Amino acid sequence: SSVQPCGISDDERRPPSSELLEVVQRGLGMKPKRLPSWLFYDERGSALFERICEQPEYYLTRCEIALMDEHAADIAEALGSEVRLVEYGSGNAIKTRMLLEHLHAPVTYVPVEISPEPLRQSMERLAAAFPRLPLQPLCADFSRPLRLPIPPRAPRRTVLYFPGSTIGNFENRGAAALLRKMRNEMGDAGGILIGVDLKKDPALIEAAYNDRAGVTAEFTLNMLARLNREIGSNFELSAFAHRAHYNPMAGRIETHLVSRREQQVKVGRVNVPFRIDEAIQVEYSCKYSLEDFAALAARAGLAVQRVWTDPQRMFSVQYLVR
Ligand code: AVI
Repeated sequence: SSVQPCGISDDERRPPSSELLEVVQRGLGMKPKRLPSWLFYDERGSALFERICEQPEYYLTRCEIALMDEHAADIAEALGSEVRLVEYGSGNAIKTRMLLEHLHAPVTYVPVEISPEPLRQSMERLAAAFPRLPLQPLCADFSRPLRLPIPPRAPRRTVLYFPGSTIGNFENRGAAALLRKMRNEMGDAGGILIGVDLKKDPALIEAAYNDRAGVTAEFTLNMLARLNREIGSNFELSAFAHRAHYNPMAGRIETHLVSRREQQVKVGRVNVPFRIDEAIQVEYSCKYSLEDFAALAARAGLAVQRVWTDPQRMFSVQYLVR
């Protein structure tokens, strides 16, 4: 296998800490206050997210794995042979392996991941499991335009794999823009294999984001610990609470950090005031009906060619083409 070094160019990196301070000050100056959800994923946040995926209430991962277990051969058939598989993110070792095990003569696997260390680790594991598969890791922010490495030989098509329903963390406009960007990257003959969480009983959805063990709450609050460490803010973690509610009109979980009391937080030179119960909006997790998602895909110039679901129709994996 050919593992390439992780070359990050400046325009592909998350902002350095001075810019991070600006991002946070800007977000906390908005009304209502908001912070971007990518701030969750420092080292501890990524580890906590992996633990979320193991919680009994967090059905998404379990259902997507069950679905892959049942349909991986059929999915591989739909993608065809001699594919260049580009994965948005690299933390999905189990699902990726299930897919790679069934793909016919894949030309190369390109995981796109912003954090160098998780990328390196997943490359090591994959190289051991698929010693003959060329690996071309790309250390970059997948939400920005990508310069994909030149494949070792010409693939029949490029398939962008985006599992986990991470598309749900983008608002409608952002999701359509991201799909449009992916449409450019996959080229005329390409496709997008994407995990999409489905609408269902709101109680089940809310439980997934309010697990009894409190791992999701820890994950949400870790954003503040990260900011304290990286930009020197003085958020008191015990003075904020995790809140995740399903908004049925918008079809999404809305996650907030709620101030437990009136307080002031120092963020750089700025003192940010909080009223009691004032919330910072930190994440949306959008849920789709099959019709909703087909309409979103259409906005990006894409058609849904195939849909696979788990037996309870909780989660879907969809194949989009031009
Ligand atoms: C990564 N993403 C799909 C997760 C979700 O379900 O929205 C992130 C997450 N946030 C809280 N729990 C899980």
